[in-house]
Amino acid sequence: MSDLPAALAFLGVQEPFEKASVAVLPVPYDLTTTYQPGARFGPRAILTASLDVELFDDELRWDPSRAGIHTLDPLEPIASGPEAMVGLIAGAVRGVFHAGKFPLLLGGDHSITIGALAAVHTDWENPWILHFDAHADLREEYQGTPFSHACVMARARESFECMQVGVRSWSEEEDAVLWERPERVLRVADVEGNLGTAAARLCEVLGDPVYVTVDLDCLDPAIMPATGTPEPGGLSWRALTYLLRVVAEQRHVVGFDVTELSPIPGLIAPDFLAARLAAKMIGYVFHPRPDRLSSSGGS
Ligand SMILES: [Mn+2]
Repeated sequence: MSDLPAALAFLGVQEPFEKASVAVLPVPYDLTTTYQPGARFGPRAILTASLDVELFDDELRWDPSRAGIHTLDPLEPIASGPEAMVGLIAGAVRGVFHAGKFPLLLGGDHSITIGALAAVHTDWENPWILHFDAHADLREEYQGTPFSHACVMARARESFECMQVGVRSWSEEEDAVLWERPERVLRVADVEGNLGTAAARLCEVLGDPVYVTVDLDCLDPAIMPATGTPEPGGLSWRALTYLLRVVAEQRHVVGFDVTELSPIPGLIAPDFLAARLAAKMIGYVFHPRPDRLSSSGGS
């Protein structure tokens, strides 16, 4: 059984499913986490923090709950193995697509994205995957399964064109694969201090439509220590949100996930960050489009 209280709805608003544009899907699953487990508590922490997030977005000057947000019941973890979990998540995300809505998954470890991508593959034509992560996630298999959180992008590359941002940790085996197409990789140094250039590269390389997956360890552990496998030297909040906004405004984004929050008891800032990030992405995708980005972004 999930321990997520059913009454928790993202941002404290619960639009009837039929009327909503966004379906939030909590996936409290972390059975493929390798170092520090705890991402199973991520969805509850994000939903709880979201109740106290200011609805109005200062940057957009718009309330993302106006998009209409419905939070689905959490998907109960299947202990029999990651493959069964992939199927369960894929079915749930397909249901959201078939209802004409935007899925927003709250993880859970990053392996939940493999399930979402299975649904993206059947429901969208030639989609791109935009991946924010400290890790390349290009291992063919890990700890005996090809569905580990360390294999997300290896699976994604079998079916999709992919771009990876924020990577700073990969194995020798992954190195050659990662750099097959260097224009599809943005390291932290390519982004920080060069936001305008990085955004231009995203728009040059990425096609349409796009599914965006965020492993929160893409961020610097100074602002996001609550992950199972933190890596120093990560992205800033400003860089991540700026790039997400550019992509949301320049491309057709069809789904989004926030994964790998592993809450630290007593340290609430990471929970709020994750909740705010999800709210911002809803705003970026659904707010009435301005003619151009605000002058606060870019460099
Ligand atoms: Mn990672």
